[in-house]
Amino acid sequence: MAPVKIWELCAADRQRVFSPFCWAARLAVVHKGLDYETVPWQFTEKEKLQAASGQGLVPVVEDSGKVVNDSFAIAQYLERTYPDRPTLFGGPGGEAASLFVKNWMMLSAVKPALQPLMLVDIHSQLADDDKAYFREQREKRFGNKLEEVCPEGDRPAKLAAFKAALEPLRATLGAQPFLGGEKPLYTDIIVFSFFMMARSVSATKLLDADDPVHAWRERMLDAYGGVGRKAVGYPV
Ligand SMILES: N[C@@H](CCC(=O)N[C@@H](CS)C(=O)NCC(=O)O)C(=O)O
Repeated sequence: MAPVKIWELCAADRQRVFSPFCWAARLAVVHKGLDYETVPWQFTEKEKLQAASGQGLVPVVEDSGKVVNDSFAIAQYLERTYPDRPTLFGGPGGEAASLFVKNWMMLSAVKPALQPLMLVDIHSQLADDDKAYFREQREKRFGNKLEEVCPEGDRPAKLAAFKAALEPLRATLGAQPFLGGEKPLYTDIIVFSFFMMARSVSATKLLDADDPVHAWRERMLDAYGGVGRKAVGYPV
């Protein structure tokens, strides 16, 4: 079987993959035990991506002639196409719950709290053309200069808000090793992917060593043959 091709957003160092959605796609492929190859992609290489997928966002997965974009749609595609391989969702109820977890990450305090802490770090890792694109896009989105979204003096409060937002995760992981129970499921992958984003661009210490979320992150870094731990990033 030909390897699954995964288009992934990368920094100036093309090995440094930092999009949480791309990490979710890669880990979903790895969870299924499929061979893969990556196509490292930078923001300003739009034409290549458009030609391959008919749209402009990553991740994109190409598998046996089928092209799928959007991390959640990729997980659904993999689950339906490879039902005999380890399950990502653990059944329809798990799939439905995964959508909640994704939306919780995107819409509640977690992504909004984490992203401002990472903006300047992400920018500093990008290729030169991507730096200009990223600054323009993000400054429009945040209505502020990148450096002003989270000034140095605000970082302790923002970090505390991020840690507080993890409380439901902390309570759950204090009672069981993974969100999926004894083994990771796609719910773990969704949340862990945001920590992979942080790890790949930033030396910021997000978690205390005695936090159950820290212990879970360690387990996830070692899961799947250590694909997370071996990736280019900061060992925080
Ligand atoms: N909902 C999509 C989000 C995909 C997305 O926003 N991808 C970003 C990278 S994190 C992207 O490709 N951005 C390209 C751009 O902004 O030009 C998913 O889960 O895959």
